[in-house]
Amino acid sequence: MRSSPRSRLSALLAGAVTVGALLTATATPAQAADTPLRDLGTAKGKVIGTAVTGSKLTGTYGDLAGAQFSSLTPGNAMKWGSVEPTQGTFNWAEADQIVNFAEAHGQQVRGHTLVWHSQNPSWLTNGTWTPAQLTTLLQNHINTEVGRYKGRIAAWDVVNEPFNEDGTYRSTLWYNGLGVDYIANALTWARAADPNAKLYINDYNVEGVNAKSNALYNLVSSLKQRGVPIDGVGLQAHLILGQVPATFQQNIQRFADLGLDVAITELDIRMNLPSDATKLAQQKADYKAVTAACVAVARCVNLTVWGFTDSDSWVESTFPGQGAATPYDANYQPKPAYYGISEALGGGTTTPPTGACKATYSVTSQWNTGFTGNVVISCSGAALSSWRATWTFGAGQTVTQAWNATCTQSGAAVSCANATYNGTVPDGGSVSFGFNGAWSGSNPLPTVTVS
Ligand code: G2I
Repeated sequence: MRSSPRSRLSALLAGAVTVGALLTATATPAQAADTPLRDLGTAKGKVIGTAVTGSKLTGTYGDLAGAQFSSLTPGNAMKWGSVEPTQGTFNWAEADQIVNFAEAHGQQVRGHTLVWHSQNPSWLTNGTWTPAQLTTLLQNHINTEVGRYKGRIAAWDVVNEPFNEDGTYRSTLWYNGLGVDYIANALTWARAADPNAKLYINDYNVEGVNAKSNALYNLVSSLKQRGVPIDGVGLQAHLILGQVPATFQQNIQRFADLGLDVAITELDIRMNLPSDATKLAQQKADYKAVTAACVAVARCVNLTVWGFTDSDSWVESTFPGQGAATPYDANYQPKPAYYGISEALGGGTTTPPTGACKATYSVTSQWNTGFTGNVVISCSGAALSSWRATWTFGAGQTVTQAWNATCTQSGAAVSCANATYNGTVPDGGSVSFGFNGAWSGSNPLPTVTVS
């Protein structure tokens, strides 16, 4: 049935009311009151970034990505396998989306990555190529991708992960086919394709002074001496809880002293699951130490987390039993780690009031007779092993169906208990449940009590 103009208008008005209510009801300390990380970073001369997935850049994920960060790195969208899955057939959709989003939000983009041994298209890795063919393929790839985004990318991770742990060169398609000069050539081609982009070599386990970072140091020293274009080194910083290298700042400083910029490009700090208050406090200290090391060195120009929410991290699928590696939990609530970054950037100690678990009720969508509600239960300075959320509806609303909780209603009183699998809310963590409801007339937001 087609709706009348009048009912469409009332649906629109209801929508407007819902949006207003949602903003009020779901404002969390980090979203509403605290100074965003990007602004704290600006005051310290640091760009604060996150890796993102293009398809997720709407709703709360998009709001936080836009509000908190001044740089975006496509987590996968600019890799060769993503942009040229079939030889000569290009797919720029997700990369374009991320670059457009960044420009609309006044953000930089870090291009990631042009020359890597992983996530290459199978036509490339399965092919048999002469050195001359391989050279042409790589040069064309760099020209095409860097050229497409010329003027829109602040920095490129031109070469990714060229070293083994002992500092020898990793055996890859590029090294085996072209020798070590693939690195200098890639940098030179990237410079030609976009003279204004900063050009980086990026690797992991090079955060402290060790054999691998020594090899990176020797490489970039010699590239600079030879006049090969190189502007910076990326220290990925995929770290383990409690294991921030003691020589992190010293290592950043020695690269800076070569006249190079340094970026912390892929920071995350993983722990054995489940998380608890002790681990989350350690993680806060670790995030703070990494951020402080960057703040202490003027040429540490960018600090980027590899996904800002635990629901968008590579860690759990790669390291079974480990996770919770990012600054926001899976329900987009800032964790102690968030405040570790914030405090090291000069933000106040803005951790929400301690010793409490609270519930945040929001209406996520509403139509003529129904609505969908969401309740987030979050704890700070306290924890729960089981929970019950209760509220009283003010205008005759009813819960018709709930998920991730068992809800009962008696008159206006609603009581929702945890499911078997989500009773635990750690200190610094949160869980959520949802429901569909019925309403008429008005749908005011109730106050929810957690016990
Ligand atoms: O592995 C962590 C990072 C290490 N440094 C270089 C980064 O580029 C790398 O990022 C990760 C992405 O975060 C993952 O999302 O690179 C992984 C691949 O090495 C990415 O994982 C892949 C999965 O393996 C694929 O199965 C999946 O289709 O992500 C793809 C897209 O979701």
